Amino acid sequence: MTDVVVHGFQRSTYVNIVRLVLRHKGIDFRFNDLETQIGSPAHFALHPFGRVPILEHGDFRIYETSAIVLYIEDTFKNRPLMPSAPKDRARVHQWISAVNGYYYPYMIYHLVHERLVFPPLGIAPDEKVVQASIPQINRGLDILERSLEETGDHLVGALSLADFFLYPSIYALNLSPEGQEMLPRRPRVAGWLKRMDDLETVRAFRAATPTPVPIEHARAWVDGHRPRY
Ligand SMILES: N[C@@H](CCC(=O)N[C@@H](CS)C(=O)NCC(=O)O)C(=O)O
Repeated sequence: MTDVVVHGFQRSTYVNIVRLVLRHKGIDFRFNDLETQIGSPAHFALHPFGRVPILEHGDFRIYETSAIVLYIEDTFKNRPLMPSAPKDRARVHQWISAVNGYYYPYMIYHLVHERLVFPPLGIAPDEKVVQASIPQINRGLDILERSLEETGDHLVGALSLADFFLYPSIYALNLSPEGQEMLPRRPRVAGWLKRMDDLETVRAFRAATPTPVPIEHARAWVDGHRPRY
C-alpha cells in the first residue's frame, strides 16, 4: 500500500504536472478526487487557499505544485529531472516561474476555461476574456519558439521539470481552436509538444486517465475567479 497521495480533480493542469512527474519516476501513488468536495471545509483543511494539488507522503503534507515536484525530485532520486549545473537549475526555476506567471494564466485560466471548461457546462464563453488572452499567448509561444531554437529538444538540456511543468498547459492549449491555429505557426514548439506527447510516461498517463467529463465545480468560477474585462 503506497503512502503517496495526490489530492486534486481529474482535469486540473497543475494536478497533471504532479501526476506526470510521479509516473515518470515510477512512484506508486493514490489519487484522491476532490471534485465533489472543492471549496468544502475538508478541502480547505488540505489547502488553505482552496486550490489543488496537494501531496501527502506519509505524515508529510505539502501544497503548491513547484514545491511538490521539487520535493518529489529531492526525495525520489531515480530518473532525475533537475540538472546539476547551477545555471541550468536556475533555468528550470525560471521556466517554472514563467509557467505560473505568464503561460498558465493566459492559456488555461483565460482561454481554456472559456473554450473548453465553460461551454460543456452550458455557460457561454466570454469573448472579451478570449481576446485578451490571444496576444499574451502569442508572446509566450514566440518566447518558447526562440528558446527551443537555442536549446533543441527540451527547455533546458535533457528532459527536466521545466518540460513537465509547461507540458499540460500547451497540451490543453492545443485542444482549443485558437491553439490549433497558433501552434503550427511555431514549428519548434509543435515539435516539442509532439516529443512530449510521445514520451512513454505521457502515453502511460493518458492511458490511465479517465475520459474527460465536464468540471462541475467550475460553475462557481463564473462568480469566483473568472477574469473580467
Ligand atoms: N499556485 C498553485 C495553483 C494551483 C491551481 O491554480 N490549481 C487550480 C486547478 S489547475 C485550482 O485549484 N483551481 C481552483 C478550483 O478548481 O476551484 C500551485 O502551484 O499549485
